[in-house]
Parts: sequence; C-alpha cells; structure tokens
Amino acid sequence: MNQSSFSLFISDLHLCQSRPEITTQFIAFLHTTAKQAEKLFILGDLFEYWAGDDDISDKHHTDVINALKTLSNSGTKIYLMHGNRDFLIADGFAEVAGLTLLKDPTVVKLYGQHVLLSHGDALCTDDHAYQAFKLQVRDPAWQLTFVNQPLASRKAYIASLRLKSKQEKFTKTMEIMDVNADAVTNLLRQYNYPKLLIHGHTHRPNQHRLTVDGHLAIRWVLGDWYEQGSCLKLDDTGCVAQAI
Ligand code: LP5
Ligand code: MN
Repeated sequence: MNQSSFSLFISDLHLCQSRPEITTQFIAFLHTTAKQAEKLFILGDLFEYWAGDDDISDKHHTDVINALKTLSNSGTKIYLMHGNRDFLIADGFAEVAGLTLLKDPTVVKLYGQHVLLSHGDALCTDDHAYQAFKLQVRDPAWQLTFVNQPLASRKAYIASLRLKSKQEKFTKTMEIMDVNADAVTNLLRQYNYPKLLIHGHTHRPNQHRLTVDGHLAIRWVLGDWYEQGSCLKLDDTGCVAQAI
C-alpha cells in the first residue's frame, strides 16, 4: 500500500518506437516516482498513435503495458483519458494495463477539492478544421468500420493523416491552436466552478489564474515529453509542476 497522499498528472508522452529513450524514461518514472503516488492520471496522447487494441502485442506496446500493470499491482490507481492520437484505446488495453478509462471531461475530488480533467483538444474551438475532423473520427459507427480494416491498412492511413495534420498546422496560427477563453469559462461554469482545471494537448506548460462569475480557478497546462518528462503533483497543499 502507498502511504503517501499525492496524485500525479501527465499527458502528451507520444510514446513511439522511434524515440525509445522516452519510453525508457516513462517506464523508469512508473517504477519510481509514480510508485509513490496514490493515483496516476494520464490525460491523453500516451502514444504517438493507437491503431486499435489488436496492436497490443507489439513489443514496444507490451513493454509499456507491463510497466503499467506492475504499477497498478503495486497499489497505485491508474486512470487514462483519451487524447486526439490514442482515442482508439479500448477496454482490452485497459484490462491488460490495469487501468481505468476516464471520459473527457471528468471531475474528480482529490484532497478536498474538485479537479476538472480534460485532454484539452475540446477547448481549442477556434480550430474549426480540427473540430470537424474530430466529430467525424469520434463517431462510433465510423470507428467500427475503421477498426475492422486490417492493422497494416489502418497504420498506413494514420501515417497519411499525420502528414496531413503536419501540413495543416503550418497554415494555423498559435492562437487558433490554443484553447479558446470562452470555452474554458463555459466548461468551468458547466462543472460548477472547480478550483482546478488540468489539461494537456497544447504542449504549452503553464498555470493560468482566472475568475469565472466571481470564482477563482487555476488552469494548469501539462507539458509534453518530447525533450524530457514532465508532470504535475497534487496533494493537500496544492499543485506543483515537476520536470522528470
Ligand atoms: O496531432 P497533432 O499535434 O499533429 O495535431 C492535432 C490535430 N491533428 C490531429 C490528427 C492526428 O495527428 C492524426 C493522427 C490520429 C491518429 C488516430 C488514430 C486512428 C484514427 C484514424 C482516424 C482516421 O488530431 C490538428 C490540430 C492540432 O492538434 C492542434 O490542436 O490543429 O488538427 C488537424 O491537423 C486536423 C486538420 O486540420 C484536418 C484534418 C483533415 C483530414 C482529412 C482526411 C484526409 C485524409 C488523408 C488521407 C489520404
Ligand atoms: Mn493531443
């Protein structure tokens, strides 16, 4: 049993075979820092992409899954929310990795306060092209058709999508790809003014203080794991960002 009472939040690791050092760093993090935590929240884009749960047996994936399962068995509760790259992670993955899938958004009560969790892409409402794309690929019927295609074809399609995404991002301003202030306000209002909102996706780690209808809130943005690991620690004294 873990005696310490703190939770950790991470997102945007984008684990993939071509950056093995990040996977090594993540597995080391699971065996050390995360093992001390009561709960670990992974808020999307754990993987560079996820083509379907039939890709679980890939060696890179089993290394990650085994490390997650070991952590879960040691007593740390693990929660995973989908990102825009790995929303096809399903119950099969959750089962073997020993974690619980969370819907986006979710409110959790931790150390006496309500914390609103999201991947963050839903808040980027000025990115109309992305939101239209998201609407299409999150349709369950569309997803069923997609996952019924051979794994190799799905991976080839995802590769072409990644290329398209990179090209499109050149045409979008940083403002368009950031969260929309009204979307943040509306979400906090809708969830009854939690004091903390934690999300990733934009890869712009920071803390933003805001007031919504007279209620103070802090929006914490998680960092990605491209250059180094990054996580947020929450206990009964509050939140602190940590490099790994
Ligand atoms: O991911 P990132 O950081 O590059 O950019 C995101 C948004 N892009 C995406 C697309 C993903 O990168 C693609 C990979 C997803 C894998 C999913 C797995 C399986 C499902 C398969 C579904 C087909 O999420 C990007 C945002 C950016 O974040 C910032 O918020 O701007 O949004 C886009 O780039 C979307 C484009 O603007 C619109 C895309 C239209 C694609 C139309 C289909 C073209 C088909 C081409 C194939 C021949
Ligand atoms: Mn994302």
